[in-house]
Amino acid sequence: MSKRGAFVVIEGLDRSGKSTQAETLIKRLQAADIPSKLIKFPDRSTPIGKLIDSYLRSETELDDHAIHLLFSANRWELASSIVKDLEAGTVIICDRYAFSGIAFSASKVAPSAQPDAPTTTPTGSNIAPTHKTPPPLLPYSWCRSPDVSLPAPDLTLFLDILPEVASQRAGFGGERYENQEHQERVRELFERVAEEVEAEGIGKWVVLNGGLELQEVSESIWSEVKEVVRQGVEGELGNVKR
Ligand code: FDM
Ligand code: MG
Repeated sequence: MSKRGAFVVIEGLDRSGKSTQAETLIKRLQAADIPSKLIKFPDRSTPIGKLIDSYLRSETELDDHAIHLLFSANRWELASSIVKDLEAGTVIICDRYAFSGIAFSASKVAPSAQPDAPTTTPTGSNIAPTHKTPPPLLPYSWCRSPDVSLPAPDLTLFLDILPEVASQRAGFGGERYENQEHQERVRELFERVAEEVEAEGIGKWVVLNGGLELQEVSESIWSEVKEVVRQGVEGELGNVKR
């Protein structure tokens, strides 16, 4: 069996540098004459992607379940073309994937359940604000299900950055989800996702320091990917598991 292209996903919080790094990486692959393609989720260009875009800009309201399913459907729209490209030997660099889908949706909490809002007891005395995690709006396992069976990445690079650092970067706050409290919960959820991916042993999950200088991050990414993108992958493409 001939080798296929590697499926590499870049994940992280908003403003963690994913898109910049994905573009730098694809240029490097092209300069090295390695057949490669850059894709991004959400893909805002499709009809489903346009609905997602409008939701993220807060131009439309959608039920939390519905938007979650749309994000997943947006991946399913491209799933067969991803498989085709990989089998043809093309490396796929993917800016966000199902892991973002799980982490961003499973970290949603009801507005009234936001921490720091002091609550009042029936007798009128104030209860001090608690910092324990409020209950999720969508169960974690429910959030995972729609992406089950999608092609699984061979390698996921998680650009780790502290939410307080991300929120200081230019452009933060422009879209829905771009607030520090949500990003803090997203980061915790990503940790859970990472543990599960590692336990499944299907693809590799690597955490890289996204707080370094651009060029240092690019170099750390390159040293993780250079072998697999040059040599291709021997085994069959995996699937996202339940
Ligand atoms: N996002 C992204 C989700 O909530 N679910 C998903 O499945 C994906 C792929 O959309 F806040 C969130 C993450 C981010 C927002 O992403 C837009 P970009 O990368 O900033 O366009
Ligand atoms: Mg964004």
